[in-house]
Amino acid sequence: MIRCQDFVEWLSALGVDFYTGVPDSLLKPVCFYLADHAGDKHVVAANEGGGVALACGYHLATGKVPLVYLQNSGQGNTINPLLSLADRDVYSIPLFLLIGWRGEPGTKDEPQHVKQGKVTVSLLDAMDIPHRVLLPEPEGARRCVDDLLEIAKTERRPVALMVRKDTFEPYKPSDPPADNFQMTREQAIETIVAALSETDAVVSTTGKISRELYDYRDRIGQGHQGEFLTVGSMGHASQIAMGIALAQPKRQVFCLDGDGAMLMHMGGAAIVGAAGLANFKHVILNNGVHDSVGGMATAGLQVSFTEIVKACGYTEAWRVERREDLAERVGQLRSQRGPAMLEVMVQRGARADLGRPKTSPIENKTAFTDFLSR
Ligand SMILES: Cc1ncc(C[n+]2csc(CCOP(=O)(O)OP(=O)(O)O)c2C)c(N)n1
Repeated sequence: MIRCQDFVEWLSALGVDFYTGVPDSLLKPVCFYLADHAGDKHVVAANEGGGVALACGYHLATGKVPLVYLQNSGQGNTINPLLSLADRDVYSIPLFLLIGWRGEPGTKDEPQHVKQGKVTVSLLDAMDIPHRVLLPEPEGARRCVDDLLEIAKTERRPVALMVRKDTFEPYKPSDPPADNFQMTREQAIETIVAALSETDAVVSTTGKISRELYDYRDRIGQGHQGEFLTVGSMGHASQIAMGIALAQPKRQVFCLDGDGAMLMHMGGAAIVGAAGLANFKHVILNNGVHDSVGGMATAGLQVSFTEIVKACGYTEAWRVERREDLAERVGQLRSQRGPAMLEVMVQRGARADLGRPKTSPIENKTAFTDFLSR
């Protein structure tokens, strides 16, 4: 296994001193190490494409090779700026991509990672991006880093280092500042779901929000037909919900979003606001972190989602912190002419024994479309 400190020191000896990206569970030790040690030379980006652009800007100003880290789920977000900005046929900008390889062929992973895991390397090949897999022992790993950085510098192009599961040694992050929110995300989800009508549709975002929604409905013996679990496609749940709300104006459609996911494609709020759909109801469960991949900070506690969406044309937006106020607020959200939003402040973390959906995405979709057709 590789120690994060060694890895970052190798990079730094070769002139890499800026790091950005979107966190990933396989890269968790590196993400936390950078958060603790790289100061303002480490920025958690809104999405992976934004990370590439941010890194390009840093290169333009310094001539240095920046590092962009991502889970391979975010590879799609990087394709546009890699091909139309950093590519040798355009501005020829050297970048060091560090990619967590979920769904690697031959390993077992969640359904949303299988196809992406299969095509990650061929996408890099198609984009003409030189790549290596990070070897798990220090000497080989260092060679991978040296070789790739040499290519990036001399040929002035993006290169990619793929990271398999358990390549980095665990790293214990310094204690995060206490957030002091009273509710757990799971309690919030339970209260919200309990206040909905059985004809309401729920579209939930990627990660533990969907898992907790599924788990709760399982526990109380409710079916899952009214929920669409957006297991991949982080940041797109609100637009899925909007598509449904537009097609079925008599049905209340709720989007259960995360702060990281909301920030990832926040432009969607402008489209929701401009469309003015009365039946669109947005809930943001804000814990200020990317909890589902380990708890790396987002900008979620530094922005006002309620002000943002109101400025985008939502009719109303509330922020709630106390569990005893939540049910009433959800009732208000239901009766409010939309698009409307409720921001619920929640603690970080989740139950250690939280399950995963037992149904496949296709089964989920079939039950949901049957529900919508009724
Ligand atoms: C495009 C993309 N980038 C990264 C990921 C990895 N990922 C899955 S869930 C998640 C964190 C989501 O954070 P948030 O929306 O704030 O919800 P929380 O987990 O905190 O409840 C990340 C980064 C992904 N699935 N897709």
